[in-house]
Amino acid sequence: MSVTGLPPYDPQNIFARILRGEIPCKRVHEDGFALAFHDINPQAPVHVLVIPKGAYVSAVDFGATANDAEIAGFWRAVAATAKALGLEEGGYRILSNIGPDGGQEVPHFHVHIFGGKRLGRMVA
Ligand code: IU
Repeated sequence: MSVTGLPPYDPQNIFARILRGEIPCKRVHEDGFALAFHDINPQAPVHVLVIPKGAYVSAVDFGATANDAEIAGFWRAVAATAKALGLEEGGYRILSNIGPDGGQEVPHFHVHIFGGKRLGRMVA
């Protein structure tokens, strides 16, 4: 059971299938903890998703149930991805949607990285 009241992890979700190599992706970074790839429907000049290799429904589920090495490894992978994309100097935005009201469509925890221009303020 996920900790946000969402349904339990579905191993057939699209990101699980990408992780298993069943569906291709435009990979930016991969290590033992995470995979980063370009979003199929970019909302900014640079729009990349970073997903942990473990089975977590949401950011809250990840924080509550992943071990310390997985959590550290994931966030280091986010930083490595931003560096690989050349976003370190200008900065970027990270975002994680949680549940239906948060706009989460894919029930495998992921962080969006947006960058490549001066972004506006967040809108709901
Ligand atoms: P969300 O936070 O769950 O709403 O984000 C899901 C993202 O996954 C969204 O930006 C989609 O464009 C993206 N995506 C993708 O990159 N490849 C896919 O096959 C599918 C969704 I389905």
